[in-house]
Amino acid sequence: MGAQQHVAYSDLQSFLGALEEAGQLRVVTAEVDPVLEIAEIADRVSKSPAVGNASPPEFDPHHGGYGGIALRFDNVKGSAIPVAINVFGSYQRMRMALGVESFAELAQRVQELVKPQMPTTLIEKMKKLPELARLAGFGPKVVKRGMCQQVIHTDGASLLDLPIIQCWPHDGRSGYGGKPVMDGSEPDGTGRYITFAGIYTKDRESGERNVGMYRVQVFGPKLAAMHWHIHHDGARHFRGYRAKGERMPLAIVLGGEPVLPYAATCPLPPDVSELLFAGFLNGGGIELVSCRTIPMEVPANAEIVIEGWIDPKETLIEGPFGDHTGFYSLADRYPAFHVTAITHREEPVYPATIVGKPPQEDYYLGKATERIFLPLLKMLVPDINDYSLPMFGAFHNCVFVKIRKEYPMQARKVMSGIWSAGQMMFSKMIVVVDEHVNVHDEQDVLFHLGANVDWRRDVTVVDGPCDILDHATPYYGTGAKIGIDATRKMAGEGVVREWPEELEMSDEVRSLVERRWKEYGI
Ligand SMILES: Cc1cc2nc3c(=O)[nH]c(=O)nc-3n(C[C@H](O)[C@H](O)[C@H](O)COP(=O)(O)O)c2cc1C
Ligand SMILES: [Mn+2]
Repeated sequence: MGAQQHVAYSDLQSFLGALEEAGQLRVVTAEVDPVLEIAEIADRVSKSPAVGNASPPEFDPHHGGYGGIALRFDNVKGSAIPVAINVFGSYQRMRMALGVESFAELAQRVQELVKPQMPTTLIEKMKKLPELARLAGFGPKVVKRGMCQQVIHTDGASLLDLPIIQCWPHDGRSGYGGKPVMDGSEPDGTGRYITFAGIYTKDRESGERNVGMYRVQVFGPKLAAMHWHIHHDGARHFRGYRAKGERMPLAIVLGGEPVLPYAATCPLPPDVSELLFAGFLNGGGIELVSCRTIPMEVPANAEIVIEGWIDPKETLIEGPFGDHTGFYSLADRYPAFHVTAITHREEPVYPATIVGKPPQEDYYLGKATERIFLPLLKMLVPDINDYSLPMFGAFHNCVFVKIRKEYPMQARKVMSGIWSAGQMMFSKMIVVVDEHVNVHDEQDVLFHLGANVDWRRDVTVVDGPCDILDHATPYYGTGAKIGIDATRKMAGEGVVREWPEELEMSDEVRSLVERRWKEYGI
């Protein structure tokens, strides 16, 4: 498990305290409107230079310096509860949230987890024991009491008491983005969305838990719509209940251990528990308490928990919503959620995020995943040396991959592997380069793409599942994906003429010039 030291934070407010101490939090006391004003402030701050250790990490030489500062708005119009935003929105804050100096440390721990070296001698076996015990200790633990239930509202619970933000001007707007002009025959959504919550569900049969980050649109004091994509586990759980005509219990959790919102975004395989993974990241199991009105357990240290049921039949017209694609995702029908209780700690803080054109807070969540999941991706596709999801690609639009090419068409094999690896299946464009290219340097990748590609010989287009949010696909959730082989070509890959060497100065001359540089007076 490695000897790495964890600095785990027990809850959102203690993390905010640590950020404040580190000069990473600005408390805003001026009154702000949760409708659009907070979003515009957060967008500006996300796109400004990061405070503190702004030097980009080695794997992201060009974009590491963004992210500004985390914000807490203490005086939000219409609510007594402060809003925290951009809390995870820089490399330094993301590392702090995960309690590490670098994501590589975590990648190393994941590597050790998934590739246990089989102990051969008895002594080695005994040495392994504490490790296994620790792994067992990462599972969630149900406890009697939790601060998330210091205050309990049932009949009087209202979503409208929370400082729920509106992110973009057309969010939820009637007559925009495929949404009919509402005529009062069914409920109309507000423009307000819960954006930074973990959605807790259980499989109807197996009881398997899932936590996913899905946006929730507010329709009224006790009514909301759940925007989960058909490929995600929450939607799968719901299909299980719907098939039986039963309502599904669901909890919306805000805050808790800072590893929780991250784990909720992780592309874990369907049978891997986000709570176990969060416990692993946290260095100890997450404590859960039983909900008051539904059969569900939620993190004891959460700020706010919204309990309720998803109706098996009722749907609401959800959207439009300004999304991480940089466009509004169109309105569509999603299941209705009925609130039965809102519980919270005394003096809670409400966490939120906005998505839009990059860079924004989600970029750093994505980059943490890119690094932490490299060992897992390598397990599935061992040819992969490194990869990058460049900022402009907004997660699914582009992947740069580098391989040590050893046989013809290896790049095509790698593309197929990526298109079958979990949520990487959504990758709309894959560019494969040779080992000497820096996949984290867009110029370097695009240089080799421009130079090494013959567009008839080196391009593959396949059809398959695409991101639900991709508005360019001809059909909802399906379309074409492109793979571009920008590696040096070899025999067996079609017509290949003599391939020239890439320019490089000799080592001898380079070190001579280095040695003499001062002499030149340049
Ligand atoms: C800020 C943010 C917002 C997200 N919003 C949604 C959403 O509204 N619906 C959705 O299905 N996925 C959304 N996602 C992506 C999922 O959280 C992510 O794919 C996760 O791995 C899904 O988990 P699951 O496979 O357990 O369902 C969002 C991710 C982030 C970082
Ligand atoms: Mn899951």
